Amino acid sequence: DEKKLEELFSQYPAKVKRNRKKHLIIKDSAEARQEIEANTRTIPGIITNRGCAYAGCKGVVLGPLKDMIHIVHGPIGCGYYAWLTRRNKAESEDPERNFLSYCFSTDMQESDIVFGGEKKLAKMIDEVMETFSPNAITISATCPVGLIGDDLGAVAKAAEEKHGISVLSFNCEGYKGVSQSAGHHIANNILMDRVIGKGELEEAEGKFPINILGEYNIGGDSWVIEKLLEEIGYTVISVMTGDGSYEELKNAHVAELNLVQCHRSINYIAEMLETKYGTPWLKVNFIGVQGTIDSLRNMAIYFGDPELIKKTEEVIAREVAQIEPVMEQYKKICQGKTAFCFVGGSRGHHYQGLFAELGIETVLAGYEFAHRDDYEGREIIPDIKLDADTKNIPDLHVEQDQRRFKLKVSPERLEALKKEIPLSDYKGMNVEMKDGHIIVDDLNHYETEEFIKLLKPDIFASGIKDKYVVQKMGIPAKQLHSYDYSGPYAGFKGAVKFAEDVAMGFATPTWNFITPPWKNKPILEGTIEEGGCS
Ligand code: CFM
Ligand code: HCA
Repeated sequence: DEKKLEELFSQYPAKVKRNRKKHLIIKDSAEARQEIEANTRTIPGIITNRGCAYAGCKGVVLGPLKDMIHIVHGPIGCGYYAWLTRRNKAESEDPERNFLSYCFSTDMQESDIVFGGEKKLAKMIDEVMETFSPNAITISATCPVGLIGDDLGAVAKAAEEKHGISVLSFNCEGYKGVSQSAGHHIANNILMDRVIGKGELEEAEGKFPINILGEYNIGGDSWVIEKLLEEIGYTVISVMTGDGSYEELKNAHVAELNLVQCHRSINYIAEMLETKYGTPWLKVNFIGVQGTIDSLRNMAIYFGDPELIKKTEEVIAREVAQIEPVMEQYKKICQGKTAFCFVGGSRGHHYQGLFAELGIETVLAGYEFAHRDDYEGREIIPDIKLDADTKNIPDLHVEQDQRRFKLKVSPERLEALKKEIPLSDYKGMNVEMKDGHIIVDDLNHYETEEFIKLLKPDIFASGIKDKYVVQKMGIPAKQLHSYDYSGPYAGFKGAVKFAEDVAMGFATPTWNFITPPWKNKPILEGTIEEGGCS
């Protein structure tokens, strides 16, 4: 409650307290709208879980594209940081064209910082061409590159002329924004400008062609989703970017519908595809049984084909019948427990439904770097104040492609559909959380510890940076970024895997060997003196 929150914040200097209070809401549905501050700078010195623009660009959006070589221009640490740490999986028909397990960095040294790193970068591209001969290359800038002013664009252009392939450069220096989110935007702009639509296809070769946007195949999630969709009858043109490829992305313009799983990282492309090619986008969430059912049904409604609708229902019925008895077993272990769910930009919301299906209530949730619309819903976008940090990333201006723009459904039908299914829309996390529960933006380590002491959750879902602190406090911690190297968690079968992992987290006897700090600290403290206590 309010008093306890005051106490928690009272440890902060006044200015910090004022700032942090704006990033926190106690859900109260009696209020018409609860505004939250988001996508603003983290206070220096606070231990945040956020990453940088480079992480969002190279690590998240570009990294999974398996047939490109992703060069990190900078000192080795940043390159190593992005090397397979996100556990997105990829398979290629030709294993020689899957470069995902490599780590390419220019390994800048002090002399490169002093005298410039462009030559070294150009040489690296030559070596990459000689050894791997990929169809396309990306170059991502890390902080020092921007500081010393290396011209990535010029190096990339010269390399394109020399080698005759696409070399895309990304000025995603870590400091380019307040978090990973800036990097998503930078990556989206260039993929849209330089890759999507460059393919030769004019029409899809298959029925119900779709793209899956914002699905990164962590732990194999997109494989589960693709399998389901293909069985129902859809043709998956491209996945952005899990197990994705440059070659597929080039033809993404032929899809009739774009699905958006992680809206935070990719809504820019979804919108631009609609403007340029007339392809509507549908918000989906394949995390959780009900989320998956709803997403499949909404897709079927969009296409409106009786056979497709029938097949959708058949697959749903079969999958649900298969998983229900198993889920029931795990529910018995999970029922009545509470969770904190703090993840980057969309999973903090997406996993709440799956937790609820197991009988686990999310009492605190938040995002590292989401924007206000991810909390409050898309309709508030016009009200968002653009600060200098956001303005740093230019919006790419796209126009209708005169040749390829095609209305996929009539404007009247689109309007009618929008009333029925989430086309061009997503609700925020705030809307769906229960009264009294807490929503925190950019939760930091001090607040993590204090909220744990206050609310004593049964499980804390977040990432590697806080996992071990949380576990040492006696609380099971579940990584929702890397899935603790388990998964997949998407779709029907994924829900069962998640249930199994979470139940295992509760049931393990390990917790008997840990005493949380508040259990071995005396509640009253004092010293015994002669003649009595003081
Ligand atoms: Fe989207 Fe993601 Fe997420 Fe994200 Fe990320 Fe991620 Fe994440 Mo880690 S794209 S916003 S920048 S769902 S890497 S696959 S798990 S913080 S909640
Ligand atoms: C990133 C990547 C990350 C980090 C995960 C974590 C991921 O933000 O740069 O903190 O556990 O999912 O790999 O979000």
